[in-house]
Amino acid sequence: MDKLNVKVVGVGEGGAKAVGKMMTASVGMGKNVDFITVGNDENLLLVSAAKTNVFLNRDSTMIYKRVTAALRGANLVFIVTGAGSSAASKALPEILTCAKNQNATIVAFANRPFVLENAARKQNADFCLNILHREADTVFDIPTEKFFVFRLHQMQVSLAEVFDVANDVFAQGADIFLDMFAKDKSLGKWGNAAFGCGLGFTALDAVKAAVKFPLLDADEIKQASKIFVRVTGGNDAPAKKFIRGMIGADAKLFWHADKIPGDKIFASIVFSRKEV
Ligand SMILES: Nc1nc2c(ncn2[C@@H]2O[C@H](COP(=O)(O)OP(=O)(O)OP(=O)(O)O)[C@@H](O)[C@H]2O)c(=O)[nH]1
Ligand SMILES: [Mg+2]
Repeated sequence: MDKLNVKVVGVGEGGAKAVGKMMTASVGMGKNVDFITVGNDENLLLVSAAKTNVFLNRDSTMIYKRVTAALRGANLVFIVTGAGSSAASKALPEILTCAKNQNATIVAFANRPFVLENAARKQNADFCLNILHREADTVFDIPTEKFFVFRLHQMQVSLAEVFDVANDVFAQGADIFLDMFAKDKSLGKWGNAAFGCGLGFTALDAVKAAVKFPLLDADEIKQASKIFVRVTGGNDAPAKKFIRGMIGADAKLFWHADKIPGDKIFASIVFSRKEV
């Protein structure tokens, strides 16, 4: 496998919105990335800027053909969804089969319904996350509540704002994963995974900020079996020592230090969560 061929599939309304956000944020610029949406709201698909928009009408052979055509040649497929979606629970098995037929690395970003959402959504999410954990190479399985933390400075936060945060964070996560995968294509399989990022004036401060990223749990990092860390510049030795001191002696550390000019340093982290 040489050239990157990436397909980002937004499934359901939330997934389509996340894909829209990724397109405006220029995720995967210059990295050969196509965007696809799959959903049961035809009006939403009509306004989508994605290259392919698959409407889940009743003809399942047609859906399969269109998804297959859209994923042709992919070596990395991102699946992005609000996992409580009825569209996702309907289409995910077929999307996963199509992605597997391409021998692509499959990475899912999925948020679980907010606690107050109805039982049907919870049921859809359990179904979707089950098959994603079984079939995908990497799954970022995130309870929607976690995104509230990004807006704690606000007295009132609407659910729409929280979903907006989720879409931004997914865009960031896809970018981090793409950078990692582009560096080393063997870094695609993380199982049940988490990611984070941070900024600082030194590599150490950037890494410390990344460890504090709201989606990460320091205890989980300590127990990680496998961890990827990237810093974009600075003196990386103290940062590496900090991470080494945090993780277990058996943990496998993939360390990438770049030298990208700029006054701030960006650190990103991806790790495999301990199975529970
Ligand atoms: N990441 C993300 N999740 C969202 C967003 N909007 C809603 N959600 C979540 O996504 C889940 C599924 O909702 P929708 O995406 O609207 O589902 P759908 O595809 O329209 O299918 P229905 O179940 O018929 O509504 C909900 O349980 C929410 O938790 C969004 O903009 N981004
Ligand atoms: Mg909906």
